[in-house]
Amino acid sequence: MTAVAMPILPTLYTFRRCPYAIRARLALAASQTPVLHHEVSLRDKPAAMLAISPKGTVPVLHLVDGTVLEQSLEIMVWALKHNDPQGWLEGSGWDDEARQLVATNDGEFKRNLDRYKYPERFPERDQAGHRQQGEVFLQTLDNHLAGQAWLAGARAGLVDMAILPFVRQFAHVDKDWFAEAPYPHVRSWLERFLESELFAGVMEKRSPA
Ligand SMILES: N[C@@H](CCC(=O)N[C@@H](CS)C(=O)NCC(=O)O)C(=O)O
Repeated sequence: MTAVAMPILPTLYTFRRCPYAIRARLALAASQTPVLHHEVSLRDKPAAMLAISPKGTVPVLHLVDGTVLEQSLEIMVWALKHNDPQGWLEGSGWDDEARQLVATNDGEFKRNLDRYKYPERFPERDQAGHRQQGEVFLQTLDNHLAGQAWLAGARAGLVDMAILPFVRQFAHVDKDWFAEAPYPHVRSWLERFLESELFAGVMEKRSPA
């Protein structure tokens, strides 16, 4: 009889700098869900990943029972439903308003972020013009954060962790501009996140599997 090796942990196909993968790793870490990390090259995606998720984006979480979660938000909610010691799903952490904010992040803001990051691919506007479009969302976030430390309130919630990796990318396109930009609450919210152990933990370098 041939023994078939059964996976003992879920496998996370991930890419270190991808904001969608970062948000998934944040929730997996906060929920203390052990997974095998498979760092992929987006130029050479592993056949095992494409076999279970032909759309070819990361993150993908392959559960031990064969279930495949192939959307970052799905992975976050799945992990936190099992264990949510910091209460990320509670109250304003993942209510209707939070979902709406994340939808705007993943839609309009992500589109503007891509244009701001790669202006040569979107010549209909110059880079500052693309940035201005993205600033609409920064202003919305700044208004939310004016009276509270996190979008979810006094404590962080899923809504914060789903959006922060994208704002980090936006801030990094031109750090000097961001340092002076009129979004002080967004700036301190992002700094608090970047200095957290949680963020440092999920950004640890892993060699490609
Ligand atoms: N809706 C997906 C989007 C994931 C996504 O677009 N990931 C990017 C990397 S940041 C990707 O894998 N792109 C495929 C590629 O670059 O080939 C999710 O939320 O997980």
